[in-house]
Amino acid sequence: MPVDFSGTWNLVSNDNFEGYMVALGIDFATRKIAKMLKPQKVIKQDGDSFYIHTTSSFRDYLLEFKVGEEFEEDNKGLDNRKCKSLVTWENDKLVCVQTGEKKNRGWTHWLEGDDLHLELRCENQVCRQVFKRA
Ligand code: ECB
Repeated sequence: MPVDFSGTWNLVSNDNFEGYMVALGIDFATRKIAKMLKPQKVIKQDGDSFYIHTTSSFRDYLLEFKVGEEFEEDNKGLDNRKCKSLVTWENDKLVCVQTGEKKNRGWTHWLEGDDLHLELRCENQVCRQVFKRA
């Protein structure tokens, strides 16, 4: 059985989100609000087609993509920089490379036990988030 990320997931830990946001150039006031948030992710997966809706009391972000098909991402409400994104499978991990102005930008999702993990990368910063099923 291939891995299935579908479900509703609540953030339980968020290591170095501050460093990641600094690397993205997010201003101090926005960072202060953003690091208090406990976002929820709703993931709908149909084979290689993904809908990932990250919601919070402050801002929401919707991403839809198909594994292996590059797309334009606008990062609206995040850092608002456009990039070209490509998501691929690396074994059971979902790996996104976000090519644009920021070096080494991307993320990786994987499942570990009952937890959903997300590593967010930008320049020399790595943020590690863990989510549990709602
Ligand atoms: C949408 C909830 C977080 C809102 C934070 C608001 C302002 C901070 C600005 C920029 C910080 C950059 C990223 C925020 C972290 C998480 C949002 C989604 C990260 C992401 O790329 O998730 C992927 C993989 O699940 C799907 O887009």
